Amino acid sequence: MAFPNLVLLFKLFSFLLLFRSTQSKLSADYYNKTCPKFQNIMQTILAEKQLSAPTTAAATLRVFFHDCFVNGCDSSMLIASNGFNKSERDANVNLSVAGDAFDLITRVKTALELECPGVVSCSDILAVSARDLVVMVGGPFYEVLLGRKDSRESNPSIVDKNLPKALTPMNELLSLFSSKGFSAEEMVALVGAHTIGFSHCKEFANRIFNFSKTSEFDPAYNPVFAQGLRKLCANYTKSPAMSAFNDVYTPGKFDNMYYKNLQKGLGLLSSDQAMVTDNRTKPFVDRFAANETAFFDMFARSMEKLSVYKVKENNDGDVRRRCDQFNTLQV
Ligand code: HEM
Ligand SMILES: *[C@@H]1O[C@H](CO)[C@@H](O)[C@H](O)[C@H]1NC(C)=O
Ligand SMILES: *[C@@H]1O[C@H](CO)[C@@H](O)[C@H](O)[C@H]1NC(C)=O
Ligand SMILES: *[C@@H]1O[C@H](CO)[C@@H](O)[C@H](O)[C@H]1NC(C)=O
Ligand SMILES: *[C@@H]1O[C@H](CO)[C@@H](O)[C@H](O)[C@H]1NC(C)=O
Ligand SMILES: *[C@@H]1O[C@H](CO)[C@@H](O)[C@H](O)[C@H]1NC(C)=O
Ligand SMILES: *[C@@H]1O[C@H](CO)[C@@H](O)[C@H](O)[C@H]1NC(C)=O
Ligand SMILES: CC(=O)N[C@H]1CO[C@H](CO)[C@@H](O)[C@@H]1O
Repeated sequence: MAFPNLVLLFKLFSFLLLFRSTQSKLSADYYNKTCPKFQNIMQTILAEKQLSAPTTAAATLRVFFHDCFVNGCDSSMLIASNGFNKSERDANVNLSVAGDAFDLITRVKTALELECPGVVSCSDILAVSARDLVVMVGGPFYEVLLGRKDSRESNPSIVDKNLPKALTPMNELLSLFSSKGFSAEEMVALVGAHTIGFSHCKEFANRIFNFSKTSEFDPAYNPVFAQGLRKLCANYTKSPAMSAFNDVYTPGKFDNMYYKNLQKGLGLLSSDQAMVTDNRTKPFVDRFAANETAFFDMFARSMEKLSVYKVKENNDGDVRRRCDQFNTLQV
């Protein structure tokens, strides 16, 4: 008597598993029925925001990268600290330039909640924003699948070890990216994001002041560039907001100038410079510098991969009502 029941139970169980796995696939048309105006609304708000604040594209791309690298693309980086504990956002290596990104996400979310309440996740908003903004400033289009859910936790203690820093040595950069499934070539392509945006003086101050006993600045720099940076950053300890463009020639345009700069000693950060010094990454720098199509192709493929890194689906997460708060207060 127990036997047929077991079979039935087993069948039911495998049906549920099957159901779950077919449900759980991200898809390009995830919101077509539930929020058909999703892409239109996003496009309008993104264009408005990028026009009025041109720093938005870089800020958003960086926040997206950080969100994905810290336990998957799940908007854990968008949570603000609450009265009880700190969030990833406030433990982030540097928040100072992210304001435009958080403002953008809030605006998009507000508009989408009016149109189709409780439907579109913050994680999808962030992923599509990063892609559309890259395109808006001249970069390649790539597919962003939809259906991510938003995390129910935001753990500040795991931020530091998951994010690369300007002074992280190449061995560690390679192993950090590799631990998340990205090859050296994909890492070099993703860092090409530094073709837009800027960095604060303190991120490269070690390379321009008191560099060594024999040189005030890092001799890997083009000397004229180094002198310019020394002037720009002369007061950076008193004015910590002082910043330099990551790509000195075409700072607002998404192109392959970043790699051409590296070849000329115009890479801003130590980690940038290392890409063209280290023979494990240099061949890719040289190829991307010579061929923008090769860069765009590899950047697009690597962003598609980054965009689905450890995403949460179905019941593993929520659609947050506000992107900076959990739906239920965490105590
Ligand atoms: C080798 C790995 C990387 C290191 C060490 C690194 C480090 C940094 C640092 C130190 C800054 C300056 C932050 C500031 O001063 O506020 C920065 C800016 C930036 N990073 Fe990276 N980064 C890396 C990879 C990436 C990747 C993979 C992306 C995106 C796909 C990215 C996107 C950006 C953008 C867009 C900015 C400019 C932000 C803005 O202008 O608001 N970075 N990065
Ligand atoms: C879903 O919507 C997008 C954008 O509006 C459209 O390009 C696509 O063809 C639609 N897909 C389906 C299956 O209807
Ligand atoms: C606060 O602590 C809880 C319990 O450890 C955790 O789940 C949550 O993600 C933490 N972060 C925030 C911002 O509440
Ligand atoms: C360089 O080092 C000297 C001696 O250690 C110090 O007096 C000076 O202020 C430093 N210069 C800068 C720009 O940090
Ligand atoms: C740095 O500060 C000095 C004195 O306060 C001022 O004369 C100079 O113009 C400042 N330089 C920059 C680049 O802001
Ligand atoms: C890279 O450089 C190291 C030391 O500088 C050398 O041992 C190694 O053979 C080089 N690898 C390649 C692929 O050129
Ligand atoms: C540039 O890269 C693209 C994509 O990898 C490739 O199809 C093309 O042949 C390359 N062009 C040159 C001149 O090497
Ligand atoms: C974690 C960290 O280093 N945060 C710094 C980011 O930059 C601001 C302003 O430059 C500093 O005040 C933070 O300490």
